[in-house]
Amino acid sequence: MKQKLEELKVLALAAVAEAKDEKQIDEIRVKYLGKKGELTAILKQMGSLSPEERPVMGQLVNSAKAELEEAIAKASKNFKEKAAEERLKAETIDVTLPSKPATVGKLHPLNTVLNDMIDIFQSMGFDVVDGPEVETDFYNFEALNVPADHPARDMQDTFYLAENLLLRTQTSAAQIRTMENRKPPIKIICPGRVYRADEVDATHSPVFHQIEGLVVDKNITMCDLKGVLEQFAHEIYGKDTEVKFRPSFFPFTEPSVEVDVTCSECKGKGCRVCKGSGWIEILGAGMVHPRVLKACGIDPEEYTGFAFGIGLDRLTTTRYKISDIRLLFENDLRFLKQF
Ligand code: 2NM
Repeated sequence: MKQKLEELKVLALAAVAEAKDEKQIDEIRVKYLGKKGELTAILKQMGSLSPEERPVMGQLVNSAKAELEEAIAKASKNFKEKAAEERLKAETIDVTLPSKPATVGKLHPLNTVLNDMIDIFQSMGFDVVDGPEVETDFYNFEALNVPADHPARDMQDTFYLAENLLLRTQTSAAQIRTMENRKPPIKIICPGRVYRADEVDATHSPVFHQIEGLVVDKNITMCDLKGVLEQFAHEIYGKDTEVKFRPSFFPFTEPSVEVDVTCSECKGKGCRVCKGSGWIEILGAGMVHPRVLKACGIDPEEYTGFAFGIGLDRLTTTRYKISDIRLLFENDLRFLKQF
């Protein structure tokens, strides 16, 4: 038995020394030390020995077992370290490789101009409010003092979705809703998309953008209107830009004005952009018509207000010298990447 143990130990240690990988080590472990392993089998035969032989043999078996376990652990550790080293080598990153270029998104030019305008009006204390693009006849026309027989209501100018449902032709519909729901003082701007059934060309699109403003409070006068709009024009076009108020007509304001600024292209001398006049029209405005206030439940004897409407698209095309309004709506990346 003693000799068999010695042979077994030599064989097992030789096998460990020759093992080529972790898997072979595992096989050796099972073969000798496993439940049905050869060394285990010897341990099981201990019962048949005499009481004198048993402790001697027991010690020999145990020390052989310990020796083999140690050799296996050592070999296993070696293989694991080698495998880790190889994995690290395979996973090294070449930090000198050039990186992929990062694609940076940017704002649509309309949004850049809109953000500038929002900044200007917010600095004067205006809140930004929005409303639905699908409106009813009441909010888009009736409450704005646009009578039933007004040409603006014609199917040729307005996109009707149903008898009493349409795409808003101006963002003032959102202002009517605000006046209905809030008590003065009201000081808001309503930017957004509006729709008109225009013939499409380089300067007309059936969808375009507006920013409308509204101030309602006690003692609001035409002077307040002039102050706010002059401030706006100076911030957008520069302090040396002259601002002119011309009488005009809108159903929802009385009196009404249109506002011109000196042409930024020719500084007022007259050129192709301003058609020789030296002036560019930038917006329409006026004192809110008493009938509009009344339609929203505001007493025109107690409160007055002014309102204005600015087109965003023309401001954008002139600022960036864009020749055709349609470019703003085509989402061609080759175009958009230039801004
Ligand atoms: C314009 C010109 C003049 C306007 C009027 C209103 C409201 F809701 F208060 F009646 N909002 N916007 C207005 C006035 C709009 O656009 C050229």
